[in-house]
Amino acid sequence: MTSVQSLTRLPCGNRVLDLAQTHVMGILNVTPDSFSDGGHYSQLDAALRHAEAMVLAGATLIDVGGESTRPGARAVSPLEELERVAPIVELINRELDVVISVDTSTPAVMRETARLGAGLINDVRSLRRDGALDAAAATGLPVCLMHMLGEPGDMQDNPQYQDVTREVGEFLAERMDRCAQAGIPAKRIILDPGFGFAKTLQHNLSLFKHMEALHALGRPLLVGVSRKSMIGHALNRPVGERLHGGLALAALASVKGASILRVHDVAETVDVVRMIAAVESAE
Ligand code: 9MG
Repeated sequence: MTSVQSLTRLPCGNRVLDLAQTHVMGILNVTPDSFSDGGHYSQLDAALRHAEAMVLAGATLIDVGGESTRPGARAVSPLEELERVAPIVELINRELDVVISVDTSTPAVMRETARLGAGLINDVRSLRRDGALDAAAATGLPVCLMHMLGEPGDMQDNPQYQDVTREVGEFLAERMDRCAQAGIPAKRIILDPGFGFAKTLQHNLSLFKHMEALHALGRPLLVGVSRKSMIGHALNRPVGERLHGGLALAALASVKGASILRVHDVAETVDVVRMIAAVESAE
């Protein structure tokens, strides 16, 4: 292996991501309303088919989440979350060739899904729940640390920043330090500015514009803006009409050096990423 490849190689459990290219992460929510018709097995099958469709469309990661981060969403117990997430993680690991990311803040879910084949922990709370740092360290998996102030239920109550990009960078640097103390080395960390989490439209736009400043932290960036209200507010579009705005942001994030784009619309985003790669590899 060349030294350049070894610098961009991120082991994710039993699979490896080459972060020299931009990856598309497909979103797979397994909350009760996501695949609501049918019993347990048909819901599981529907979730697997959705994951498979995203992989065929070019997703190299699938982000499985069993606890909604929407403001006002009902809190779920660790057991309930595990019962939602564990069967689909096990099934995807058996049936599909893809890195499974688990969108969780719950230590027990981190430990058990790692055992079942998850390759990445995606924690919107940046391992701030009791026991999360130790659980993530014990899995040996890479972790995505995301910026958020407060909890999803109260994060949009008048968020304030002097300089949003600087403060997001300081928060992520502090979380990286806490990870290092807990035995999670920097080489296993992905960073995420947390678009839509404790930020007004102006905060989100400014953070997006100055995203490159976060490269100073020396870790790959994950960006999630798909169908979010920052697109809705900027363009005055309801959630079903945010695809074009989302693709514009996906292109911009890729050009600004984001390594992973977390999206609902995988096929369209993969085209964006491939088109940019085609231009960038030209003479
Ligand atoms: C779970 N989830 C919802 N939005 C997200 C985002 O922007 N980033 C990450 N890492 N996870 C998210």
